[in-house]
Amino acid sequence: MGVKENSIFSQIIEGKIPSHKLYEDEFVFSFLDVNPQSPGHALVVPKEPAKTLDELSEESAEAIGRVLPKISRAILKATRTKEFNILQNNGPNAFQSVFHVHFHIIPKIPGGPGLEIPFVTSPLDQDEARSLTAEIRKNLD
Ligand code: DGP
Repeated sequence: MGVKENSIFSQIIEGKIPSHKLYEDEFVFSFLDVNPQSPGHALVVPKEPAKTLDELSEESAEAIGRVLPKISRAILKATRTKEFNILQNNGPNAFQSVFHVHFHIIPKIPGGPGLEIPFVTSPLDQDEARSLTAEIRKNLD
C-alpha cells in the first residue's frame, strides 16, 4: 500500500525523517514517541495515511489489531512494567496533534510516570441509553 500523504508520520515511514523504529510490516510501522510520557512510550501507525480511525480501512485496522498486543508485550518486557495504556486521539479537540492515525502504547509505572487522565463521568441515563443504542446500531454497516 502506498503512502500518498505528507504527514510527519508518512515521512517517518518513508525513512525521510529518522525514528527509533520498533517494528514494521506491510501495513504497520511502530517507533518511539519523541515526547514520551514514560520510558517505552511508542506509537503504532498504519502505513495508510488515514487522518482519523473512522477513516481507516478494515485491512489496516486488522493489521494494527494483530500487532498491538505483540508490541505491547515487548515494551512491557523491555521496560519491566506490567501496566500500560493504549491511547488513540481523533480530532484536535480530542487532543490529536498529528493527523495520521496512531495508537500510543504508554507504560504505566505505579506512582510514577505514564498517562494521567482526569476521567469525568456521570451515571448513564436509561432513556438516553435506549435511544443512543438504537441510533448507533442503525448506523453500523
Ligand atoms: P497525538 O496528540 O495523539 O496526535 O500524539 C502525537 C504524538 O506524536 C506526540 O506524542 C508526539 C509524537 N510525535 C510528533 N512528531 C514526532 C516525530 O517527528 N517523531 C516522533 N518519534 N514522534 C513524534
